Amino acid sequence: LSAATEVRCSQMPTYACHRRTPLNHHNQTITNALEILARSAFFQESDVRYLGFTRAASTLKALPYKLQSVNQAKDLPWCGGHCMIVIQLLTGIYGVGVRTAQRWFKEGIRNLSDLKTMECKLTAEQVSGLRHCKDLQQQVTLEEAERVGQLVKDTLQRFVPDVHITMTGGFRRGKEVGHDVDFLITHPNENALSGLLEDAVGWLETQGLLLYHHLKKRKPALRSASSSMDSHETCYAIVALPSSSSPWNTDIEVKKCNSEDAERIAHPESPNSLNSRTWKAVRVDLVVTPQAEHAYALLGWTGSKHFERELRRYSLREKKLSLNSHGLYDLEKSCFLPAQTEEEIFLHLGLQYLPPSDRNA
Ligand code: TTP
Ligand code: MN
Ligand code: MN
Ligand code: MN
Repeated sequence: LSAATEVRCSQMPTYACHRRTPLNHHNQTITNALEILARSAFFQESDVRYLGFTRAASTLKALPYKLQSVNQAKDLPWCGGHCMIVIQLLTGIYGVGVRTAQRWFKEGIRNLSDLKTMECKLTAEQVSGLRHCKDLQQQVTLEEAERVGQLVKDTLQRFVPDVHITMTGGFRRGKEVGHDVDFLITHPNENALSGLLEDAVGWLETQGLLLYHHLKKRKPALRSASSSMDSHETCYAIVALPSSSSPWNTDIEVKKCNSEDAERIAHPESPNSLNSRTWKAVRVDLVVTPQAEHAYALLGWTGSKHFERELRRYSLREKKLSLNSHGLYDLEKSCFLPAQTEEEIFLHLGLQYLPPSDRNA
């Protein structure tokens, strides 16, 4: 092929029926890889990813020369193309999943301004997600996570002074950044825990530190042998984390903030808050468990997600034990296996103990 007749990436037709796709082509290695990714997305029932990988592979099959660099592919349809970029942008918003993003794309939504025009159609979760998306798309640092931890501790101890709080999720696995901060809350006396999240939410709200929250009540019926559903009492929140230089940080209990600070926190979108922001929106998950389930919840909420999936698959297939974040059920003996520590759970499962830092699967 001469340079003149070479199909440039930017000229590649979008529809496969508009282009020639031979059986033998120039990009076999990369299309094989993309098709493996597509198949795995298909089995995970991820339609958008399945379609994305399939389309990217198909486009590269039609390319009349061997791709020399990734950069060369960026103008190709479906290869980091428009649809995928918009869907990636939309799913980046808290409360927006792949299906919603797909539907919006079909409805003509292409950017955040488009989305703001239809704010009345959004859920409360999506409205907060959109309002704070700049902050929420930034990674949470370990230092910020620790300050969130201090805020959570100070808040909960107002109501239950000897409450137990553990940071879980990625930070417990040793990550230095995360998309949120996860906490597990417990107490030897279960009664001490009842109403605690409501109290904490109420107090944070009066301080203007809560930008969004969704409380999920505990559903004890779900603690069944087969359910993989997590039914702990949970609070999914977005907090306004005061910056480290803010007077709030040194002693939250003594409110030294002036009325301007309070105004800024209560009305994050107000214009005078733009140049001197004293807080950052951070996603926080608070999970309450009775002591008896604490070890299982700790194992379940430490992750990684893939590690949890593998652990449950292994337990069921190899040991006939059904594991979730409430307990471990022996399907053959028809009984729950109690555990006080993660080490005991690994023992039940016949596995060598892996510390959180080795669970980044
Ligand atoms: P995430 O906070 O989603 O993930 P992460 O902390 O590993 O990573 P990141 O730094 O991006 O925040 O979830 C933490 C663990 O909690 C994960 O193993 C899955 C578990 N989990 C549940 O068990 N139930 C739930 O409803 C959710 C959302 C998470
Ligand atoms: Mn997390
Ligand atoms: Mn989380
Ligand atoms: Mn529970």
